[in-house]
Amino acid sequence: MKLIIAIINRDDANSVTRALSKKGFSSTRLSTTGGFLMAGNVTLLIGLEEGKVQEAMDLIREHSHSRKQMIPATTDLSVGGYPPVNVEVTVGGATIFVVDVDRYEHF
Ligand code: 2BA
Repeated sequence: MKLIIAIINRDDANSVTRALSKKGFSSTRLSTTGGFLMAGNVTLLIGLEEGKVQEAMDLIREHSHSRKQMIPATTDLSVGGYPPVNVEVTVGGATIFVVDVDRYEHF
């Protein structure tokens, strides 16, 4: 048994969970916050058999899109009366971890 931990953009979360559910995958959705942008994202926990991992990853990939986002650069760059500089960051898609599950019980 495997556990997929998928961090996805909040805007893609409904589409991803719907697609997973349609194909029979169970998932739990957690509201999370990225440590860099401090913006909300969604983390999905998906428990599944090893042979189904690729299918689930393909579904997540199909429904997750990367986005470019402007964020203010550090205040160091805005000293001396110059306005703060914005930098462009590309936020994935999805960040996915697949881990082994030692034991699974469902009551
Ligand atoms: P955040 O940590 O808010 O990061 C958002 C985006 O900011 C990242 O997109 C990346 O493009 C950029 N970024 C992150 N850390 C950076 C840094 N130290 N310097 C410059 N740019 C940086 P993604 O890589 O697509 O990540 C999206 C979200 O996925 C992350 O949100 C975080 O919540 C999660 N994530 C990504 N990699 C992770 C990892 N190795 N472990 C745990 N969570 C991760």
